[in-house]
Amino acid sequence: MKNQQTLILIKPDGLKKSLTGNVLTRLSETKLDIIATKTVQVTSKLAEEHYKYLKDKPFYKELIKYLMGEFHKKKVMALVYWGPDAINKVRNICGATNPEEADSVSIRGAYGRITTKGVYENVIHASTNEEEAEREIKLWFKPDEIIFDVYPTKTATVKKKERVWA
Ligand code: IDP
Ligand code: MG
Repeated sequence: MKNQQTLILIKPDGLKKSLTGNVLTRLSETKLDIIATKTVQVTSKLAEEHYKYLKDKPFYKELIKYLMGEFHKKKVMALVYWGPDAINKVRNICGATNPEEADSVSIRGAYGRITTKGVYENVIHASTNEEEAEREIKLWFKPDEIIFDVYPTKTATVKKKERVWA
């Protein structure tokens, strides 16, 4: 089976409900390798870019607020998993998008809910195909944050202001 990389996000409801350990334990059933991880405060720019293909949906605005942590905690844990058939293996354990329809033994089925406002609080994001995984991993991670090069890299001079320790 082909080795693939896939982006996982533990969304703010998962962090607020202290589900990180449970989610990672479930994902460890896949026997895939974790090759990157970080905890991120999601800006509106990042959230909008991540979900740009849903821009025209009626739930888009609430979805952006949800990913930014406006309803829970302002943080998301981002991870890259790598190994044979990684994308489908992870998606299968995540379960269906709608947490009420997801298999009850899946992560979303076990821990997700739909709020009275109609927001799908489904705990986890996972890439659906190789193109999406590439776009998303490049959006969330820099090459040096991943333990090996999952895509080709180049060296560029990037001049920008950066916050440093005082
Ligand atoms: P996926 O996360 O299973 O790949 P997508 O269709 O890519 O599903 O949708 C991205 C996210 O948008 C979902 O995980 C969920 O948080 C939210 N979402 C999708 N469809 C709906 C909906 O009908 N109502 C509310 N939120 C939705
Ligand atoms: Mg999707």
